[in-house]
Amino acid sequence: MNLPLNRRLFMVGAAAIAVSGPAFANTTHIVEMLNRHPDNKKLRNVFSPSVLKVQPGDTITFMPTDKGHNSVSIDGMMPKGASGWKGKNSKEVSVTLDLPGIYGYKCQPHYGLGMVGVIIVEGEGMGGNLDAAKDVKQRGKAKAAFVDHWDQIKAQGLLTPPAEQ
Ligand SMILES: [Cu+2]
Repeated sequence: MNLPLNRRLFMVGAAAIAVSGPAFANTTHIVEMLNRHPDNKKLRNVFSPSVLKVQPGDTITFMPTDKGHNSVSIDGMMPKGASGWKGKNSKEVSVTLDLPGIYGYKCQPHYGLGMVGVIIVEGEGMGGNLDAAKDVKQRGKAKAAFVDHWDQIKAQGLLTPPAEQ
């Protein structure tokens, strides 16, 4: 190739942006499945973190750090058009979420003990299924655990759209 120097520099720069630009890079997030909360040993059977905000197209990997847990999406706690997931007991499972919104999930063996979590996929209308997700009937300690999660989401402003640039 025998391009003028300024043209070649432009191409190098464009390639660097395409590789390093954060808008193009999808991330994998780890959620550990644990017998005890890492910061509070009195809390048993937890996802860590139990509330997580990600970008569309990001992957969440549920790690069986402790055995005897799984991750399963909860019917009615996903944005319209999203498909759920069902991890096997004590097995790693990964899910890639594309649609903005709120995703609720549980560990089947410990659902009644409050082992549940929430993922928020950022984007327009991400809070659109909040009321529907809150309306899903929960049992046992899952009820209080979700209330804690909704409180945390509100307190941290996780459903607030980013400020206009
Ligand atoms: Cu569990």
